[in-house]
Amino acid sequence: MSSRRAKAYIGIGSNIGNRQANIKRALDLLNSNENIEVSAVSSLVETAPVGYTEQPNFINAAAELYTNLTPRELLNTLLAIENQMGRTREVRWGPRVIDLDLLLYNNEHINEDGLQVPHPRIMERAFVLLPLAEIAPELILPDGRTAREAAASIRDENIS
Ligand code: GSY
Repeated sequence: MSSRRAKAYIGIGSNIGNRQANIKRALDLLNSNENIEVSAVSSLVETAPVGYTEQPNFINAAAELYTNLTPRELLNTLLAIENQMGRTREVRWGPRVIDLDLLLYNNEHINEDGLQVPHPRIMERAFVLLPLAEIAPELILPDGRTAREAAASIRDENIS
């Protein structure tokens, strides 16, 4: 990649097939794009499904990227990788081979058709916040807290 333009964070999930291998393949496909450099990847953690619970456990992770792509181009690249890996969308919240969510793109706020940044549910999902806090603990989130603070409070909520 010629110049490092933007820093973005993505959430990654899989709950069909070899979940770890699916996540590794998605990361390889991202890295093989000449406009993307994957600069950090969290641990891969097993999580119980949130929302529609009648589906297998997920493996979730988060990654930090440097990219020359615009937010829309990055989103389209994530969707293309999901499609390439065989993601289908019969059930909206149902099981998926791979899920790549654009969480943050620099400090930008975007509210367009199909593109919302920061991701609207970033603050309420432990399966997003905990991996994010692992790779970027000092990152400032939409409510002004650091990822470390937000992850600690959601961890407490889930325990109490
Ligand atoms: O939005 C991501 C897909 N998803 C997940 C997920 O990735 N992990 C967990 N634990 N539950 C989920 N429910 C949905 S939908």
